[in-house]
Amino acid sequence: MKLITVTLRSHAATRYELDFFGGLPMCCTKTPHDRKRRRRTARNLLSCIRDSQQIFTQNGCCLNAIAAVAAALMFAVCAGAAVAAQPNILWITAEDMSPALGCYGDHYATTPNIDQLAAESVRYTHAFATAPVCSPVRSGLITGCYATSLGTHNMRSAFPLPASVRGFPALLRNAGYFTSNNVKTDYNTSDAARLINESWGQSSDTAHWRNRQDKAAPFFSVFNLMTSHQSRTMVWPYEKFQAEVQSKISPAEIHDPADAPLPPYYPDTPIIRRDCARFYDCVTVMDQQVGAILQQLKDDGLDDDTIVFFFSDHGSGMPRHKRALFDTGMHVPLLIRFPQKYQHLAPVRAGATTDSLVSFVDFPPTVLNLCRQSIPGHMHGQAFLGEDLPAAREFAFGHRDRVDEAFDCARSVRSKDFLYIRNFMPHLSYNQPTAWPDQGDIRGEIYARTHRDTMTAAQWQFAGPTRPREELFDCRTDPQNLHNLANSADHKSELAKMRDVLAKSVRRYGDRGFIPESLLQNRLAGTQSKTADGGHAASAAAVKSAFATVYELLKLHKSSDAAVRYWATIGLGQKKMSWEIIPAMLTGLTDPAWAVRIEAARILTENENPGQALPVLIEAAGHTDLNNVLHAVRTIELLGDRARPAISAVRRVALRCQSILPTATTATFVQTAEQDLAMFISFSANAFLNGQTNADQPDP
Ligand SMILES: [Ca+2]
Repeated sequence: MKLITVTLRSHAATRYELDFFGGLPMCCTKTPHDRKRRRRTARNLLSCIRDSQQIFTQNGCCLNAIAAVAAALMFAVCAGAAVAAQPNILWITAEDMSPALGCYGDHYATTPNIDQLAAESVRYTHAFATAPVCSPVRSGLITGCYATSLGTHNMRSAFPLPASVRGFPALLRNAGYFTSNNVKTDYNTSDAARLINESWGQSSDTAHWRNRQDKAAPFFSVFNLMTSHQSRTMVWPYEKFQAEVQSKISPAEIHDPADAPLPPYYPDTPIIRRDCARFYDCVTVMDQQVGAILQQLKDDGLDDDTIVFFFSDHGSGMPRHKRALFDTGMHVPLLIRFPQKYQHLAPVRAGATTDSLVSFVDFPPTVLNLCRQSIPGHMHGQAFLGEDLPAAREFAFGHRDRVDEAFDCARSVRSKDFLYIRNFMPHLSYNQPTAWPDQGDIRGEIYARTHRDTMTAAQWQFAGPTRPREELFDCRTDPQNLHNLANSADHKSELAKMRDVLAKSVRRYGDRGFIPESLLQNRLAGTQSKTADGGHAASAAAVKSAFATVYELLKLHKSSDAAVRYWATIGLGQKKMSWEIIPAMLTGLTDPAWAVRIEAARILTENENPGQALPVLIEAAGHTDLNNVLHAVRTIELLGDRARPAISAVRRVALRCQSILPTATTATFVQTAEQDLAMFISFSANAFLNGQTNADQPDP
């Protein structure tokens, strides 16, 4: 006798009907015969019961308890020992490191522990970050979404997330996993505390799988190793690096600067050689830490139950690597070790390589899939391991936006063979001055040698004052991305394809990076949804701006959308100044949006029309919204001597920021949004004032 039917609706709108008899589920209309699919069905049922909104009886009544019991029983009936087979997942994440490892063919590197891990792992040759800096990357790694879609693309910023976007480890916790994070979070959102609380059973510098109370529980544990971070490899005073890092390796392990493999984009000087060697010393110490964690896993007898990931969070923290969309900033090492019982999930045998293209945005869905959990529909990534995989990824996308006080907007598309970069602010250098990394001696060496006549083409590509609007590199023959093929007659079709892929990805993922932050914060204060909104017109204007005629840009300049006017202004600024453009710029000085006013003022000042423009920048520097202040003061800094009348205003800004900032502020310490902005404004204000003679005197 059938008592009742419960219908479960999965995320994919699949309906499962369970017939009950005497309180027991007797059949499931969707139960397949195939073992793999039975397990998947059972997983989906469990996923359904996590959301009580999705459980209905025939007559519409909610039957959470019965459904939960029923689904659990169905799970047992259908999937047998599936729960017991869930793997542990261990992520070991290095900071700021390109594949500078012996196992990736770097003969200068000393990395015996990671090389041994590689011999036991699948080695990925085409793994890419979603951004070349820490915070936006972590925003994507914890959510499975592109930071550009969430509004977490600038480093740092603190906009809220859509409520539907959760930290993916929370889904593992729901499935019985113990989760631990040691220790970096840096999720770049005002919802960081929520992400941490829902994701991690422990998140601290003592978090460890060893701390789980139920030793039989599966775990997902992250260890983030700071030793190869830019602070250690480049920014700290050399003596501090020697005391805190280099002292941990033997004299024989210290890298000889004379043998350092200098890339062609660095001048060959003793200090640059010394700092390249210093980077490799940091990597060797990090390698020791990886070895220690793997030894703990072995000592605990967990090797056979744990899938181990090793990767870095983006390219090396050296000039032209971190913060750049070249492969030097985006290509990362990735090793994944599968124990014997999970060898069937490995794409190739242990010790072999795969050229599968994978992106960080794929990591959350991949872990969920390995742990047999449903993948939320809002995630942008796709699983590349586990059962029932989609077609392989064809392109990996990257973004570069504001980092600290350095504004930028660039996007990249990487296929297996080609890298396409679109620089939406080509008037800015790859080597923008930035206060925090500029403490590194190597950056001072490059600045001191930045001369068109003495630098090689490779050095000038990075250090020169501007960038091409588009870049296309054949990474097979040009792995360092030195030869731009955007104007090559032989690559027109490849260029057209990549342009098209980029334009579609910007629209598909609702890229919010084209909306100035002062405007974005107001738009995000409105309704939130899982997909971006309001950015399509701005991104379309930005995509068009570099190739549009003056007439088309003047038309866009009259748009009712402030973000469109912003990109029309930037586009007009890249044209030869004319009697048609100057009136539009003057109109821009009174635009309702300060982002438009500031860009118009910049362009007029650069074109020797500072009279009405500089007062606008000075007024913006005193604005209540610190986003506008940062934009204005950074613009003043880059204008340098041309903005000298702004000295007093900038001095006032510096004092205002001092009142906001706590003492002993460093750029690696996570603060409030207001404090972060004040710190970055201080960087720019001080750089400008330090560059002006007699800046402490009254205005000229
Ligand atoms: Ca990093």
